[in-house]
Amino acid sequence: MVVMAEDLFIKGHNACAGCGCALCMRWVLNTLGKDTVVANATGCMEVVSTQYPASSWGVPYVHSVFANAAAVASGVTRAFRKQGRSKDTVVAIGGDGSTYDIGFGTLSGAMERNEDMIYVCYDNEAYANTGVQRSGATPFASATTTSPQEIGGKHEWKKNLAFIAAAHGIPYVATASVGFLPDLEKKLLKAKAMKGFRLIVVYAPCTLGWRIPADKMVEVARMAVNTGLWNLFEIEDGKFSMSAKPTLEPVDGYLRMQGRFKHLTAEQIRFIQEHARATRLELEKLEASGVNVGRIL
Ligand SMILES: Cc1ncc(C[n+]2csc(CCOP(=O)(O)OP(=O)(O)O)c2C)c(N)n1
Ligand SMILES: [Mg+2]
Repeated sequence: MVVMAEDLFIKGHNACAGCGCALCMRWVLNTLGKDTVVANATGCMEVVSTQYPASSWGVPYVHSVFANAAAVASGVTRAFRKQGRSKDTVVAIGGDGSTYDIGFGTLSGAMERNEDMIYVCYDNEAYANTGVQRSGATPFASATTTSPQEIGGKHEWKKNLAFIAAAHGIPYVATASVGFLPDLEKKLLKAKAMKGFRLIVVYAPCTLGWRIPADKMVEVARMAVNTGLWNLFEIEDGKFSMSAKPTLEPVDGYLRMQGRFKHLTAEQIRFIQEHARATRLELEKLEASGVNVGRIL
């Protein structure tokens, strides 16, 4: 486990109590260590941590704009290479709005060029910082401040960022969760030891946007995995493997804990249940097939 002798995401920031994203930042920095340079897109984690003249970052930090964390990190990694400097880990960090949507162009370009960096997306399933608007990562039927009202929430399923990234043929893609910190830590250390583009998408509940009590954040994160609505896996050199295969629990317990789903009908819950079951089946088939998803997609 991470030794917290020296926290590199320093206390005193302004994140909400129980913020899953702040826990993610802390784990990323403490695991990767001092020789890390961060390029961070605009979003909650930048806004809560960089109020002039203070900073919560115990490592060198560049605030990029909303769309270009991957491009800024590409510049840093290439400058370091030119200088013959190899000990630093360059990490781009973005929220889901930045990563799945607005900054996807620069992310895709950096993946295509196989830039030597780790990209961490903390996925709180909405544009939280500006008032919880719907993003490409918002799940089906979730209420946000911009979800259509006919069904009480978003019409579409969550975009599958990990597989879209894998289709770029990059060496490492992983999903993780703040509900499973040892697994996140293992994946960060594996990524740190590799070269080329490495993407880790971390499920990180937003207490405000999901309308959950602060002390239920970790439980909600765990239940997402235990219900199969967030699957933990790795795609290493195109080879897919599941990190956990829990016996799937019914989704309604997870959904009912969150205000963003409180309007759901029994039929919608059945629909989501079926989606979780079918997804798990497909992932197991893919794992058994040994297919290289970096080549065929
Ligand atoms: C080009 C551009 N569009 C919109 C904004 C306003 N904006 C700042 S943060 C943000 C939401 C970020 O969402 P996400 O990336 O999911 O991070 P979170 O706030 O959830 O941590 C938005 C829309 C901006 N700064 N730049
Ligand atoms: Mg977000």
